Formats: sequence, structure tokens, C-alpha cells
Amino acid sequence: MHVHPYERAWIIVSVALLMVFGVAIVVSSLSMGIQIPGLSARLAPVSPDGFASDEPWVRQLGPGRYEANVFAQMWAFQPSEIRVPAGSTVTFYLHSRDLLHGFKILDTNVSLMAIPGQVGKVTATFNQPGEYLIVCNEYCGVGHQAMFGRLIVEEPSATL
Ligand SMILES: [Cu+2]
Repeated sequence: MHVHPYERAWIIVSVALLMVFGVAIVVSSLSMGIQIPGLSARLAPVSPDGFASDEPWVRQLGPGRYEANVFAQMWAFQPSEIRVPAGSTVTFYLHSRDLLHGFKILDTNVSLMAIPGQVGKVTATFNQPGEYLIVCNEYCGVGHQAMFGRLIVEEPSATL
């Protein structure tokens, strides 16, 4: 079969680019700790230690380890403000009370969808103190642009 030299060159370039992109995805996900948000549960889980999982909360599991049970609804996040000390690792459990929402913490790798009937789970470590805006990045109605929360990463000394 005859393949024109230009076409052959473009095929080689295309395949090489795909391989470069594939390697870039693997390397960046391993080196930057990027993880795909996973499905944690289909229904609100019942916590074995008595924490109600059908309401918003933030709790400390141990030194530098936190969990946040977050609800998205038209047009707010609950809790609207989460405070953790710098260096903390936080596992977010994300629920939707009504329809599809997004949960994006700006300037971080955290981004997942709040899907009704499912619990999204993602874990991230926040080393840089500051105030991080949490926005909904899935259009969810007329109040979508006003749907936001805050993650406040405090200087370690501020929480002692
Ligand atoms: Cu929205």
C-alpha cells in the first residue's frame, strides 16, 4: 500500500504526540499526586463512630488529618467555610442535595462533581496557608455564579 511521504510523516508525528501526552499524564499524576475523584458510596454512609453523615461537618481524625462532609445544593456549600492548619491532609466526602454541582477548590488539584445519590471522595494536602475559594464549576441554575465556599488554611501557630 502506498502512503504519501507527507501522510506518513503526519502519522508518525501524531503517534509520537499521543505517546508524549500519555507519558505526561502518567508522570504528572505520579509526581504531583493527581488522583481521579472516586465514587465512595451510593448512599450516605453511616459512620461507625456515630457521626451523622447526612449533615455537614468537619472533624479532626488525628494530627494533621481531617475529614469534611460537604453538601452541595442550590446555591451553596455546607459547610460554607472549612478551616484547617497548614500541612493538613483533608478527605472530602461530597454529596448533592438536589442536582448536579461541581466542587472546585481554586489553585489546587481538587475538583469533583457532586452527583445526586452518590458520595464523591477526594483527599488532598494543603501546605500553603491562605484562603482558597471553593466554586461550583457545573452550571446548576440561576444562582450558580453565587455558589461558593471557602477553605481557610491557617498558619500552624494560629491553631495552637
Ligand atoms: Cu453551579
